[in-house]
Amino acid sequence: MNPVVNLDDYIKALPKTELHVHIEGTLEPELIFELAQRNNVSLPYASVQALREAYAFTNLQSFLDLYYAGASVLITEQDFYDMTMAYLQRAHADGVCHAEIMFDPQTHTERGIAIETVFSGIARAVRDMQARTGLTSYLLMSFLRHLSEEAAFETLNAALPLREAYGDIWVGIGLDSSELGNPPEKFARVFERCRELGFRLVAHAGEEGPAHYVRDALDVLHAERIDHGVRSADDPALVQRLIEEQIPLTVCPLSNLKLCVVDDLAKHNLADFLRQGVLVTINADDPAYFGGYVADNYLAVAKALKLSRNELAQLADNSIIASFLPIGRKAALRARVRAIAQ
Ligand code: ES4
Ligand code: ZN
Repeated sequence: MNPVVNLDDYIKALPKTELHVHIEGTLEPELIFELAQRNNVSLPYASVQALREAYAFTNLQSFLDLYYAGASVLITEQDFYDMTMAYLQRAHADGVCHAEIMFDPQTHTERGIAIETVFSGIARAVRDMQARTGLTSYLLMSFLRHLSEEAAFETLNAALPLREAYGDIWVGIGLDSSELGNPPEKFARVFERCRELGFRLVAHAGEEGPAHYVRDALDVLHAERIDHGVRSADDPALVQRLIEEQIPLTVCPLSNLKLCVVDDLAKHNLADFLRQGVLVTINADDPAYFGGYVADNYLAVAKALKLSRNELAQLADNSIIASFLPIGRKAALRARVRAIAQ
């Protein structure tokens, strides 16, 4: 691609996957207000602006409290559809060719929403978007780690009858929410069951929690990909293992900044990881809350860490390698990255 093209256009032109995005974290304040009105839900904020101003976080938990409150406006199948479609359109504009989307059924079933409603609305948007644009998505049903393993089993059992209808896109299982005090071992049995069932496995680890949570996500849960994983840097032997085994990390730079996991993007260890050969990828996490979608995340780290265009292409390539796409589609997308990077 012509080198005079600006950096933002270059980033958007790179074919990318997005592997770490929580669909409930894509709910923009405007849509929260619209859905609240549509569903007669009252919000403790006077305006969209007042809600946005509340997005000043000190750690993961301070964010999660607002994230779960925001999700309380989601009631109908159409609400889940509208949220998902808004995200997919935005991802498409950023040059995302494939998304692997986490969703948290427990956030909704605990409020009395049927799990079918959640699956149906999200999946219908995924299918419509694929038919319209070719942007594909997979779904990663995620367990909330602040709840019990028994609750995770109940969620799995409630979802399994839906596998027939949604198994083509529901390919995997994730683990999210409050990390500290909720180690991977807590979910060893339910992850084992999911593995037997043939699901692909991912888990958040090493966001706020220690490096040994990353080890345990790999060894106890058999996670194939680590969400965040930035605290792996505290354990050089673990970093060597990530490199040798090419275990992907789905890093979310603006999330790390907003949740005070790093105090300055210029100090983010993503560039060190990349240059050492760790299979790092860039993702948005909860873009409505953290101030940017995936291309914004690429652009912010490109500037803060002075990444070269080749390094940005490497990150896009990593995102394809680290996805759960079949090898033929990976090869086609990687060829498009190479064509743009030259
Ligand atoms: C999350 Cl940033 C983050 N960490 C853990 N769990 C989450 N759920 C939604 N966003
Ligand atoms: Zn996350």
